[in-house]
Amino acid sequence: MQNVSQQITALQDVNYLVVGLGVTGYSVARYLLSHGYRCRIQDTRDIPPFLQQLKSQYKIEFRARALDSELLEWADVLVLSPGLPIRQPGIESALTMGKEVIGDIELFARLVTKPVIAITGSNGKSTVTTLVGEMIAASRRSVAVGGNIGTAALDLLESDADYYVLELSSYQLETTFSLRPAIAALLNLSEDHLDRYPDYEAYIDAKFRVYNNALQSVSNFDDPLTQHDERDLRFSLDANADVEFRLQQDNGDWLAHGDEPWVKVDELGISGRHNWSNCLAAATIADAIGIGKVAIIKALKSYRGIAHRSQWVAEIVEWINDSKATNVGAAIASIEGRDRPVILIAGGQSKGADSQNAEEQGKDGFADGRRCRSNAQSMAGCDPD
Ligand code: UMA
Ligand code: ADP
Repeated sequence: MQNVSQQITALQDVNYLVVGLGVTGYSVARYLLSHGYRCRIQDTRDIPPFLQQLKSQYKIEFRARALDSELLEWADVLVLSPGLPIRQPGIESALTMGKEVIGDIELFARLVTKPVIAITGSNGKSTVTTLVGEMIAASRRSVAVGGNIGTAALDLLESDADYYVLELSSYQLETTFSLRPAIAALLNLSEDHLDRYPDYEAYIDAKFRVYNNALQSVSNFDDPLTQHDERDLRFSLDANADVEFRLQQDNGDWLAHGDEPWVKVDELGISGRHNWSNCLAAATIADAIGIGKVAIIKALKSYRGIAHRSQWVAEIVEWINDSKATNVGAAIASIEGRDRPVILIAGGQSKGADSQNAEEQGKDGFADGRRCRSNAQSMAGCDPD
C-alpha cells in the first residue's frame, strides 16, 4: 500500500490531459497545476467557461479543438469531464492506445484519506446528500459536501473534513475505479439520461458502480432494482418492512428506527412521501456511520430542503374561521369584509331569516367572482358548483 507522498509522486510522474473546462475541468486543472503536475487542457469550445479564471491564476497550455492524435500521444492520463461521454471516438482511440481515462472522482479517491459517503440514484440525490451533511454537522463532526451537487470533489480536499459526502452521477461513476466508500447508497432507479446510454440497463450498470469496493451498501427496500446484496442496510415507506429505517403509523406517520418512532412527519421541514423516503435514507446512512439519534433527529427537524425541490413557495389560501357568524348579516359582513375571492364553507340554521333575499344581495355583491360553498344552501351569496 502506497503512502500519500508516494501516491503524489506517482501522480506527478505522468502527463495529464484535462478534457473539458467546465466546473470539473477547472477544479481538476487547478488541483494539478497548484500541485506541480504536468497538464494540458483541451475543450472543443474556443472560450470554455473557466478559461479566463484559470489563465489569470496559472500559465496554462490550452487547446481549443477536438481530441486529436497529437494530444492523445502526449497524454498518459485523460481526466474526462462528466458532461462528455466516454463512448466517443477520441476517448475510444485513447483507450485503444492504452491511455488511462479517469474522472475527477477517481483522482479524489486516490487522494482522500477520510471516510467517503457516496450517494447516487435517479432522484433525491441532492436532498439526501445535503441532509446527511447536516446530520454529520449536527453531531459536531466536520463534513464537506459536494460532487454532482455543484462543488467539484477535488475542491472539497481544501478543507480537512472528518467525512466527505459525495453526490455522484452515473457519468461520474463511469470513470471512477478506486473509490472505497465507507457507505454507498443507491436511492432509487428510474429512466434518465437515455440520450447518453445505449439502454436502461447500461444506465443501471453505471449507477451500480457506486457499490464497487463499498464497505457498507444502503439500498431502497421499496425499489428492488437498487438492491445490492443481503448485507444491504435498507429503508422503506412500508410499515411492515423488516429494515433499518421505515415509516410507522401510530396516531399519524412517523419515521422509525426499527420499532422505535423517532420523528413525526409533521415535524419535518420538507414534505411529500418522496421526501419521507429521502429522510429515511439519510437516517440510515448517518446511523450506519455512528451518528447518534439526537443529531439525526435534530437535523431532520431543522432541514428545510433545497431550492426548486418540492420547495415551499407560498400559502395561496388564507383560512378564516368565522363560525361565530351565525346570522345572515354577520355572514354577509364576513364575506364582504374580504378583499379577495372567497370560497365559503358554511352551514347551519337560518333561524327564520330570509337567506334567499340575502343570497340575491350577495350575488350582486360578489360580482368580482368570489364563490362560496354551503352544505345547507342557506347562507348568503352561495353559488354552489
Ligand atoms: N462541453 C463541450 N465541450 C467540451 C467540454 C464540455 O461542449 O470540450 C459541454 C458538455 O457537453 C456539457 C457542458 O459542456 O454540455 C458541461 O459539461 P462538463 O462536463 O464540463 O460539466 P461541469 O461544468 O464540469 O459540471 C459537472 C456536472 N455536469 C454534468 O455532468 C453534465 C455538474 O452536474 C456537477 O455539478 C459538476 O460537474 C461538479 O461535479 C450538473 C448536472 O446536470 C448539475 N449533472 C447531471 C444531473 O444531475 O442529471 C448528471
Ligand atoms: P437529484 O439530485 O437526484 O436530482 P433532488 O434532491 O435535487 O434530486 O430532487 C430533484 C427532483 O426530484 C425534485 O423535483 C424532487 O421533488 C424530486 N425527488 C426528490 N426525491 C425524490 C424521490 N425519492 N423520488 C422521486 N422524486 C424525488
